[in-house]
Amino acid sequence: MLTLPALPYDYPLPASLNSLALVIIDMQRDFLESGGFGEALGNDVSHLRAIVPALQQLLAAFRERGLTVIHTLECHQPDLEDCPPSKRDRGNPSLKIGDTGPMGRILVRGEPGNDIIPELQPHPGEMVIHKPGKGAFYHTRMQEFLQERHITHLLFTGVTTEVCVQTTMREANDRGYECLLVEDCTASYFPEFKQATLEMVRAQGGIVGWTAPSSVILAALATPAAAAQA
Ligand code: C5J
Repeated sequence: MLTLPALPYDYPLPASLNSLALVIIDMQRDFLESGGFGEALGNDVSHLRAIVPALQQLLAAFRERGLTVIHTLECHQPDLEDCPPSKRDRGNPSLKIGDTGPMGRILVRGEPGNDIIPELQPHPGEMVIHKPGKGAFYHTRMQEFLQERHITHLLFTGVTTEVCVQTTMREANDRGYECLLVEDCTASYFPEFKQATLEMVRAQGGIVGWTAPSSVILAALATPAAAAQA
């Protein structure tokens, strides 16, 4: 069995790498660029871009081997029917969800600002999950997709670590998936929250899952054993 050096202990990869998926959460202009949802909530969006090169490298490795990639986008329907007031009004933002900003309507599906950043655009055939909530299982086909593909192991990346990434990872763990958070491929507006999330995930014997840097995943995928498993 192939394993990854991880915390709190080695992460066992599945017997077939076809049961492994890379999950890229919400790498959208709305969170990473000026004028989007993240900035409207008062955040300094500059913290998030640092993970892009590492994430591009990991994504390229998955694509080269034909492994499953899942992209998620946080978004709402244009009529905001799926956006409760408890979400729209939260934080007293300068621009609310659905308001028109410099990149179109904030957090609305199909608007320029809601798109995934150019560097990480999905390829044809990759799964794209549009989600109205923080977790990728809520009001989506995520569970059905994973079951149809016999996916059992999930590597989590994206933003923000303690909000949409952590929510999805915790729920995936409850649903029985073996979850690993990729340390240098996830970011928060608050670096201390990212650090705390990494520690929470792997505390208590890995109560939610494992953490590891992308370098160990790239190294494992480059081995002949991984080629034989794919
Ligand atoms: C937030 C997210 N932070 N993708 N969404 O509202 O983490």
